[in-house]
Amino acid sequence: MDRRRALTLGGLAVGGAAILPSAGAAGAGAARHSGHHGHGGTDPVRTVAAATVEPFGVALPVPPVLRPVYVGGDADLYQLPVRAGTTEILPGVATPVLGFDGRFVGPTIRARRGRAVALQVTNQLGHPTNVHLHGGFVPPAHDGHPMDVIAPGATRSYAYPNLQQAATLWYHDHAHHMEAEHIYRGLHGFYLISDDAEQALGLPSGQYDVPILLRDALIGADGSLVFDPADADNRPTVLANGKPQPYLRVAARRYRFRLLNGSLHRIFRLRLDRGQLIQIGTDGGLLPAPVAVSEVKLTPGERAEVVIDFAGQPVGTRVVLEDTSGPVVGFDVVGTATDDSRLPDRLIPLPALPTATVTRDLALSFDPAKVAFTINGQTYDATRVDARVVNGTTEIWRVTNLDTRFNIDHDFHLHMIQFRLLDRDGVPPAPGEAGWKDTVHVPPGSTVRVQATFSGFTGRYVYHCHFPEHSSFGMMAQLEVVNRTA
Ligand SMILES: [Cu+2]
Repeated sequence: MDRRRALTLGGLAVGGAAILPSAGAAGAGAARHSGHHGHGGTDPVRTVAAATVEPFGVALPVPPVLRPVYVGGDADLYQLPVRAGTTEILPGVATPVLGFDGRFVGPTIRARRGRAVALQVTNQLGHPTNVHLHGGFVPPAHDGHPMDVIAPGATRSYAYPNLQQAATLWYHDHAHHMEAEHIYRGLHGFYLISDDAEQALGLPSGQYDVPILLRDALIGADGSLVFDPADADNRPTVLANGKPQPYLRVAARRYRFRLLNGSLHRIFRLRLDRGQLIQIGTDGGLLPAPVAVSEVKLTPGERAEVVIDFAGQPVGTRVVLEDTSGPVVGFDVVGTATDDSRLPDRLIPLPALPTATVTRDLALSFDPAKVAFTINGQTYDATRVDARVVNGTTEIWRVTNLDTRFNIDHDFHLHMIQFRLLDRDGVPPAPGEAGWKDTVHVPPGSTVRVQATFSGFTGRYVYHCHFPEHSSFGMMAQLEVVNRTA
């Protein structure tokens, strides 16, 4: 493979990076087109199919809710094949994808606190995959550890206990070295947990509760998704639930939106061109109180729940959710509707923080000599335990991004439990980041302190940067929760 041209890896110029493993490009068979460039001149595959898609030309699809194949006394059974499929991202252009049930955005699983979910996943791809429930409190055997994969043709059953509070989670592939390409090609979907406390609030529900997966893509002239981890900043087409700059017809009333950044590399900074964003939730659940925000920033893997009240907008108005890159979704107010929803002044209280007994330091850095991404100078090794934590204890992790020289953004994602952001460079979090988190932005040169209580399950989990092109190039490490010995 000839990759002698200067590459950018995670937005970073890297000369002579021929040693880069081609990440997942060797496996994902549905639409492999990376690796055929680098000779200069025009590569037809990399020519963007429709650089100028007319904004607000297509409707925002809402992923279907997956129906259980069996409803038991205290658990629901779902079946979900992973397979190749085709979708229409650009109007009139067929795009091969990999998807849960073959869908570019997988079906939404709606779970209930206290009712377990059994998820039977059949791998219909020609290479390994697996499923990680991102943000889920799940035993290690069901967490989708990177080395715990589903062989081609095999079926695997994941058991999710759903013991945690109502939250907007998501599920995605986490197969080692494949996760970036797999997620990019479509192996992502929502997993929403509800509970009594949330439902008692009376927030907008049903058709007025809309999950929106935001991400980007580079679409080739033949309609294929071009995956090139060495050119991660060149994914100009921003998608909402798999469509470029769609519209959603709304009534002049209150809506709840669950926003997820499913990108590999893009950071969203979301605003409304009119009206007010009210943030009500973070990664792991609802905030103690709604907070009016001028912007919602989401790094890859993060979620935010917002309420937008269109009641003040005349019929005929278009309210645009926009990113610094341009429009993301246009909400077209097309009529009025009765609104029996509420937005209470108080939502779900946050418990007091217990006292931490252990502090750890993690340094995230790019190593130009190895062309690798590291944590504390080391790349991921599945046989090594990097942090041994005693079940039930509370720890503070100080996570520093050392990549000021190359100005590389990272974020930090911890499996097993939700944490709380204590501060970033000593500054307490804004209200919109002060709730339960499992993924947090760590900008270049900054240090975040997060606090977690590791109670419940023993065994091995990973923690990593959730820019998947960084984690699959080493920026991942292993946590083992152990019971205290006498
Ligand atoms: Cu990173």
